[in-house]
Amino acid sequence: MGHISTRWKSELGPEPCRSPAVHRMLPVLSATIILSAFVSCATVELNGEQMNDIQKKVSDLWHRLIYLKPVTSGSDDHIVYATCQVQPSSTLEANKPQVTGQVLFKQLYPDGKMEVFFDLQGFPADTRNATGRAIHIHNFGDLSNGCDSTSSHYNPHGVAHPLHPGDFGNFLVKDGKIRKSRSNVSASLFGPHSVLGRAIVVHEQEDDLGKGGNKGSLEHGNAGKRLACCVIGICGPELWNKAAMDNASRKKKRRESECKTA
Ligand SMILES: [Cu+2]
Ligand SMILES: [Zn+2]
Repeated sequence: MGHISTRWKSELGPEPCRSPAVHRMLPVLSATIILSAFVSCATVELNGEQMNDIQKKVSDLWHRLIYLKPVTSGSDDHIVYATCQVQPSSTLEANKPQVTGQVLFKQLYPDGKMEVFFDLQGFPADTRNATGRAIHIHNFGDLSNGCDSTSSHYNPHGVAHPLHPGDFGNFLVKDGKIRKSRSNVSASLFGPHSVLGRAIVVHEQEDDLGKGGNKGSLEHGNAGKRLACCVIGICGPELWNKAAMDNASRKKKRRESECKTA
């Protein structure tokens, strides 16, 4: 046995071990089985409220089992945050808009919808003839060849554009900036289809939303050149909370200046 172990270490590297996910799942699975057994044995003793409470706990445990939550060190264990630091594509021509900024994500665990906040700058300030700009989640977090190496749209369910989970649609530029929130998206930070580690891509043109009548329209919305991109990574709550505070104070200032001019 000792010989096998030595051989394993010298020739095959460290011995295999159970992944952290398996370690997390085992107690959850055991607790679920115990709770289920308890419910079936003690039904006559419980009132409706107690039954509902136990059902909710069992359901939550199963969700934890199925939609594994990324481990974070944040104080609020029920929320996951992520960030994406947008930079111009390294393959972009110098005469194109150099877009920078931040895309922030927040999602309540385990069933919450993902909220996304876009704060981008560097677009042409003159928007008299400008259309919206498309933003998507692309398949790979690979920026080795600028935004061109992020591959096509992230499409875990094999559907047509614009039904991909990271099809955020079009964004209007104001004063060279995009500052917008989205909460009606089907993308998630949890589970096997998590978008963590994938790329956000900002395009030069408008997304035709699948109505272009050609193949490209159903693949990528014919949104044109990839101006800027970034890789989505997990983070703490600070960036989101700061953006929310900045947003609130901007709105307050805008209201005050509107009141003054009215
Ligand atoms: Cu795209
Ligand atoms: Zn798409």
